[in-house]
Amino acid sequence: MKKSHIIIVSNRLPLILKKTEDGKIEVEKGAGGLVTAMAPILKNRNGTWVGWPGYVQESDMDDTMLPEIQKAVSGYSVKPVMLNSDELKKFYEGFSNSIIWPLFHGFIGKCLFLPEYWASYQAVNKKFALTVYQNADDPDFIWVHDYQLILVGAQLQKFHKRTPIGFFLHIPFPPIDTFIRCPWRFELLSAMLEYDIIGFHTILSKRNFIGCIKKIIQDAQIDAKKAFDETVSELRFNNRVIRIGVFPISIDYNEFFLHAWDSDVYKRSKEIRNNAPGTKLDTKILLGVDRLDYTKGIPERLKAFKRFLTRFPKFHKKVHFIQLVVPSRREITAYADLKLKIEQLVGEINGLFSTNDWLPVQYMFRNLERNELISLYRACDIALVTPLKDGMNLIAKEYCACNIDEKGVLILSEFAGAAHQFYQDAVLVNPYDIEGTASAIYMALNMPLEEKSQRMRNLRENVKNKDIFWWLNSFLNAAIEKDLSSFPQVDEYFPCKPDFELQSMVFL
Ligand code: ADQ
Repeated sequence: MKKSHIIIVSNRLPLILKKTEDGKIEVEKGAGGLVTAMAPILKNRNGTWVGWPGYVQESDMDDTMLPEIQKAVSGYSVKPVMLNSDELKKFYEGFSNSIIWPLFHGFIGKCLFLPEYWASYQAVNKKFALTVYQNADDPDFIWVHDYQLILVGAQLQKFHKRTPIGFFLHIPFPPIDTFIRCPWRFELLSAMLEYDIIGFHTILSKRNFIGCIKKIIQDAQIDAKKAFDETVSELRFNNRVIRIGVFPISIDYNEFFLHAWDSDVYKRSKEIRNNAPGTKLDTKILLGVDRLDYTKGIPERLKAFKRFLTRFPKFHKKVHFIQLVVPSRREITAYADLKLKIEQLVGEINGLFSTNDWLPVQYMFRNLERNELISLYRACDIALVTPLKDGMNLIAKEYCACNIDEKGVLILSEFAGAAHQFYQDAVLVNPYDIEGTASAIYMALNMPLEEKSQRMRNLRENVKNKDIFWWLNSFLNAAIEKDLSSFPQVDEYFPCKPDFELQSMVFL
């Protein structure tokens, strides 16, 4: 494979275009997990990124905008795919975020299975595939990302594109009893089998995927028992071999680590500690950072903090919880409702417990500059990363990379992909268990310094050794490697270990 040219295809280009009132185009750097993860790769590889620039346009894009978009990035080229407002509503807010997102995270009740969403999803995926086709030479490796673009590979095959095509799913893959409820389950799964390699964050997602294939796609051949534990497995279908692997995504450890040493970050983190209302020398700061999303477990976390304050009054005025929520998908009702729910809970806790000189919860709803985010990571004593379900969760990794004094504690949900890597050193919680999470906060606050340092050292070592470049190389090696046995077995976490009976049930 030519190292020098990769085509990355994702829903979003790594930038956001905005039209100002006087009609000028402003380009902003994009936010979100995928963009954060891919940015270092683009710095190192001469690639092409195909994606939507984040700007709605009713007609096809005119050429005059292209230089503006291209100017925003250097070292690689961008090929925008424009979306109109109907596509944004049906493909993005509709099929992607009101069907696949809730379904794959196990929130079936939030799915809106509308046929017009499916039609738009197909049409937009075709549009992406066409842009890729027009810009890909045969030796390129095409790497399609995430749930919005599952059908792109199949479309490219229809154009007789012979280039190897990979797919990485950034969200969890659900078990069969969840996936089976999707009216387009067969179409989605068949389309995934058109890729040459498919990557997941965790072995659990890989097993779920294989379980669905075994049940729904009758002709696919795989040794399911062997695949149960393998990092990368091979599946045979229609005279093709498809590789399925586990590649836990990560961050650019060095970038965060070095940034955390910055003197401005140090000053700012001191300021954050000193300015927290009612802050004393021994005040402990707890931090939550999340995109506005019902999968992130923000209301449950606030309820756990409320429970903690109720059960342990001796910590009143000694803790300060900063919850940062990054605006996201507010056009969708479930998200707008969630914002109200969070604000109501914050008000409730502060109404119940605050005093003239103490505010238990500080809530921020906005995007922050990277410096400010890293200062927050440095300032806090405990990070609360408690999603109800999460593909990986990069906040957990960023927090560890920035915890350079190694005195912080990571409280982590069992249901975040990151738990598969961190289960030995993070304090694991079931986010639905409000009482248990309140106890975990208490435990973290009382943890001896030596134990905190040991755990944090291990966590940081883990993130450092398996950073974003390790992730990238693992995926690309799995795409080209002949001998798959060289891949070491991946970490896995189960609240209770599956026994053999369960294995055979899953892969019947
Ligand atoms: P997300 O659901 O977006 O990603 P996450 O992994 O937590 O979730 O990444 C969020 C990213 O946004 C982090 O890199 C963080 O630095 C950045 N960010 C957070 N707050 C910010 C703020 N206020 N301002 C600017 N940036 C901010 C999806 C999946 C995850 C998976 C990732 C990557 O849902 O499970 O880990 O993709 O695969």
